[in-house]
Amino acid sequence: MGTVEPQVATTNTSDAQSQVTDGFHLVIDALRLNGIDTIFGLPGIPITDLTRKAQAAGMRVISFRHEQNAGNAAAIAGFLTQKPGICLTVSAPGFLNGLAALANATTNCFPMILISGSSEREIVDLQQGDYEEMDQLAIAKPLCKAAYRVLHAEDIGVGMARAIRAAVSGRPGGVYLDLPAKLFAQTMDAEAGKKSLIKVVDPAPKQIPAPEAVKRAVDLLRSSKKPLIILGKGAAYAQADAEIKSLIEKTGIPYLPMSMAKGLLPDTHAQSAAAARSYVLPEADVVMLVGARLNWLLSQGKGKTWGGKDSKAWGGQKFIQIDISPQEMDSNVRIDAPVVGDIGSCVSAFLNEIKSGWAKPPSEWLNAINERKNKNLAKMTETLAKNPVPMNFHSALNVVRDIIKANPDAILVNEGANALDFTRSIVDMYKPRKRLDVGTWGIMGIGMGFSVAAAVVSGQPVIAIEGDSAFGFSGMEVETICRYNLPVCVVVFNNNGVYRGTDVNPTGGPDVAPTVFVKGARYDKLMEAFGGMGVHATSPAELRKAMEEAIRSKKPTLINAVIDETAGTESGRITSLNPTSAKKK
Ligand code: FYN
Ligand code: ADP
Repeated sequence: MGTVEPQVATTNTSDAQSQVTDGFHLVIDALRLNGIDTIFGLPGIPITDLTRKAQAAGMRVISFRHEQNAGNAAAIAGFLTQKPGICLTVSAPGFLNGLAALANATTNCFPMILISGSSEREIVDLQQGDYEEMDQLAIAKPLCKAAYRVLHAEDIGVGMARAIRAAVSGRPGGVYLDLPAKLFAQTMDAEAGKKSLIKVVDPAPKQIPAPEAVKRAVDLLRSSKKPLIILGKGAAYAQADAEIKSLIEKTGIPYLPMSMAKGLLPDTHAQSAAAARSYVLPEADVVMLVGARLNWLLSQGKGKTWGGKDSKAWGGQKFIQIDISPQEMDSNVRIDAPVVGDIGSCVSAFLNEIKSGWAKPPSEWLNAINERKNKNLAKMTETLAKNPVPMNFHSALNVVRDIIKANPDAILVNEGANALDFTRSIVDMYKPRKRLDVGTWGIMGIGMGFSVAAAVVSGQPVIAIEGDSAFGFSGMEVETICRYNLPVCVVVFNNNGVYRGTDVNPTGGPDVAPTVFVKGARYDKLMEAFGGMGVHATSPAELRKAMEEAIRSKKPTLINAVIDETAGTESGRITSLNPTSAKKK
């Protein structure tokens, strides 16, 4: 984090040429002093001038059309950079819009600070009916990792320091910082103001694991006949890429990447067991989790997915878990070897421990995995070679797969149901932190916020593969993409509805079914409305040409990819979570 000389607001006061600063400038100075150079937000009362002054001070201020998208942008900027992403909103409704993203960031362990202006404390607390009256601090508290309010200009430095530390230290998460309108105009002596700011030293301190914990884990791993490593998005966040690669390759243990850990090692890596997922989970005897939680995405570590007799039964695996949060251990099943620490330090300690010698896993285990994997890969190749008219998910994603292969630095943003699940298994990733998706909550609406931030913080091309329903949640941000001329290529997989476009209204009435959209909609026109490139693609060849051109030109592009409306299944791969009524009427 670089040092920046704080800006000083010069006001000609009547008594002398005294130099004063104010709340606006102190907030900006505190951010810049801590190496934070970008704000994602939406101007309005009382933070309009803050956005202007931040821009004037040299910060990048990216204005959105809805705070939730700005919040999602901040959250993913945090994930990509390990610095808290900043989302700035107005009071009450703007704050609430941003809050959904803050809660999602916390759930996903992304470091983010939601800074919201708020109305006058005296009126809010007596509930006397202020403009946008709301006790924002109280509302934010249960939905984030920490929440603070600053009432006096001289406390801005401390408030910001606390927010930064809370966001990035330990398990990262979302932090709320409440700045009442009156604070911004408060003045104080510039020199005293400068001194009140804090440049946070070592905001995310290393957490070294206990040597005996590492030894216990390595001993368990050594005893295994069928070991498996699961890499989660915590491992991607940790930016310990070289150490993780080294651990996987030196131990020779097969690994499964969780969705956002894809590319940590190339998905084409010989040890990837992704294509044999349903074989390795129940068969493994020792499973080592690296920055992955045993939540719903891993069937809570038990049940049939893990070879258990019924949906709640333990499958018999022993677990090693590397995580920065000690409370994560035993959250679902027994963790036999917990290793608490930051992933970089933990993995380095493992590497040190195995230096004395390591026997690769038995070849029966590796061969059995390879057999399943090759069968699945061959099946996939066969499916991808088909060229149905209209396109289905596979034939369209075959194109995306080639484009990512040719452009491994491009960032892939992905949301939807079928559009998400098919993309995850079909499109290989080659580099770390290149796949950004719906995460722990499986939330829709992250698409354009993530795309804007990914383009802004990385400068790399972004490809957003969007279900037509998912796109609707943040679609208006194509204007933002055009306004900042970002190299984002949005591909809307348009099958006329949520899951599919084939449902009918059983009453025969004039309304369409709840899951159905306007048939044959032209999402490409939305991009054209703001000066971007719109393309209507009905075949893989058209899709390929348009994506190649988008990458080449770096122009904001939206491709309306027409997908067979009968393609796709209800809820994609998680149909079992969607209760359906057995009753006919
Ligand atoms: C994976 N697979 C492959 C490959 N990669 N086959 C061939 N080639 C490649 N490269 C196989 C894999 O072995 C599985 O087959 C199957 O493809 C699916 O793999 P996936 O996606 O890894 O596994 P699965 O079972 O879907 O994973 C469970 C899950 C996942 C819960 C982790 O579904 C998930 O992340 N879901 C998120 C859903 C979500 O959030 N939706 C948004 C809400 S939508 P088998 O081994 O044969 O099983 C609202 O409706
Ligand atoms: P996935 O959805 O990919 O399985 P999760 O979000 O469930 O991943 O899990 C991420 C885990 O990584 C969390 O338990 C979090 O505490 C942990 N984590 C995040 N950053 C670090 C880090 N730097 N070191 C260790 N653990 C981390």
